[in-house]
Amino acid sequence: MDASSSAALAAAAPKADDASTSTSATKRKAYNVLNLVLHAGRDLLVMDTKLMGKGSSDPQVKLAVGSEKFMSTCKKQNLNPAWDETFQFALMDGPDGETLEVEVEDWDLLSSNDFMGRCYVPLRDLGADPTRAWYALGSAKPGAPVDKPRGEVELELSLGYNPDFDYFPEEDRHPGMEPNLLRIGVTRGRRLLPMDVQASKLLKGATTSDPRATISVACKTFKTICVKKSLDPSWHGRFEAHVEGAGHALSVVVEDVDELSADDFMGAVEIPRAPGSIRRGKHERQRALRER
Ligand SMILES: [Ca+2]
Ligand SMILES: [Ca+2]
Repeated sequence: MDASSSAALAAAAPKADDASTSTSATKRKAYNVLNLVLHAGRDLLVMDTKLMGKGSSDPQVKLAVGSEKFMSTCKKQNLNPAWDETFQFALMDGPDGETLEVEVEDWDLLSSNDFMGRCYVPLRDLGADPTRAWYALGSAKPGAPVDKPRGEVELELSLGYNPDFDYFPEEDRHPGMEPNLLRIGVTRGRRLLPMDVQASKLLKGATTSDPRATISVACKTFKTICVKKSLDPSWHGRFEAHVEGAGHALSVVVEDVDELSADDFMGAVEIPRAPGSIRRGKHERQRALRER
């Protein structure tokens, strides 16, 4: 590790006084996004060797926080690529238990991509002020010793607040009245059923889906966006239904969207008398999908 990497790690280290006061603990809870700028890579590994001359690689970067994932563009034949691409991760459970996982892989036209290096950044080390640093890439297994120099990636990271991911920001302005509005936030799915066979993975059978959720309540139907090729989709749908009183049953159906045929059923969940147990206020739950 060179001097700039050491300085980078020191810059990313947690500040001892950051979360120690109740004010900053409350402030940290209000962070609901990680802003990430993928700046560059340097001294990356050669994966595509040539018979004559120096080889190179076609690096692309997979970024993940929990089930939320992004992929950078691929930079062809470049061991010191500049990306300057921006991503925003929704942190539904706040930053402190989460870790950013960064994996660099070499894209190949005719075979599956090859692992080049990986690093982890715990989000509890970050704050609202951007941290720009070079992170050294390690070997495939988490916690394993560095087997060989795999180069570095330069990231700029900060925590922030995005009102789009705050599902119920408003206070109840009419606390004495009978409820007549049901707010529904459909955040994300995870470990959903694969329904589609990808041409590149024919032998494995179905490996992915294009999931969309349909929510029905009080004779109304709402649909989320369709997230292409994902078994852990982030929908971030927000809906409002005008209802009379509390205690309406809610049904959620998740389907795989197909362009050339009818959509395929993936799972459903019935939530009986959804807001009945909590007539007012927030009601956030995770639900498992079942066969109908
Ligand atoms: Ca390649
Ligand atoms: Ca499909």
